[in-house]
Amino acid sequence: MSIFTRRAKEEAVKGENRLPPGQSLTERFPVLHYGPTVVYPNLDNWDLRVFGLVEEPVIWNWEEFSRLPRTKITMDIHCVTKWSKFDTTWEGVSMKTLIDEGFIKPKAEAKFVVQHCEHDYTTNTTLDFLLLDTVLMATHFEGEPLTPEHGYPLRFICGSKADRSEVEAKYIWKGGKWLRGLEFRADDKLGFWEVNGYHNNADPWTEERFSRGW
Ligand SMILES: Nc1nc2c(c(=O)[nH]1)N[C@H]1C(S)=C(S)[C@@H](COP(=O)(O)O)O[C@H]1N2
Ligand SMILES: [Mo]
Repeated sequence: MSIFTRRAKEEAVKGENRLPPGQSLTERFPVLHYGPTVVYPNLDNWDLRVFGLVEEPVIWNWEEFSRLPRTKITMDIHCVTKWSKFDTTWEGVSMKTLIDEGFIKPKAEAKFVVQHCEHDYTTNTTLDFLLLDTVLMATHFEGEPLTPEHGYPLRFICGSKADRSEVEAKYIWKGGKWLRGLEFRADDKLGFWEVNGYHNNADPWTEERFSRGW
């Protein structure tokens, strides 16, 4: 049990320049998404489809996906609904590793990626963003498989570093839960929340929460 209160912890991370403007520290892990929670009774029919501007489209089933090289990261995460969570640990598969090791071969024209999730949820970023070491396709949170509400079996998650050396940070709606597809594109294509008024760039440090008159 911690000797610090939530408020004291918040002051501490603020002092370290780790609390983005307008955010407050939470010790819980709120659940946010549009539509129902996706529950997989088993992963027999699960797959992840990599398509669009790639040299060879691939479809991995769960067993194949589980054999890909794995990465563990610790970072702070920020939600547009104004909570931040610090020193969270995630384990999964890094896009940079998959590309460096030739598991995914984007074509030269591929500059953007759309994450396709269950129930047609999508979110979009540049490919460069997904290559950062503060972005992961996560299967585990704090050493345990993701819970259904947080995206089991696979979600993207993104955050910032304790020493603030990240290249670029985004609010976590840019991390699709129940991820099923990666579409490589030459042009950007707005995802679900981006079409519905959320800011396309989503940088928590400059409070890019909403666009268009929100
Ligand atoms: N598939 C899917 N992923 C999603 C969403 C969604 O509606 N569907 N919502 C996003 C939003 S708006 C947020 S804030 C985060 C919340 O992640 P959490 O529920 O793990 O806190 O998930 C993101 N990923
Ligand atoms: Mo959100």
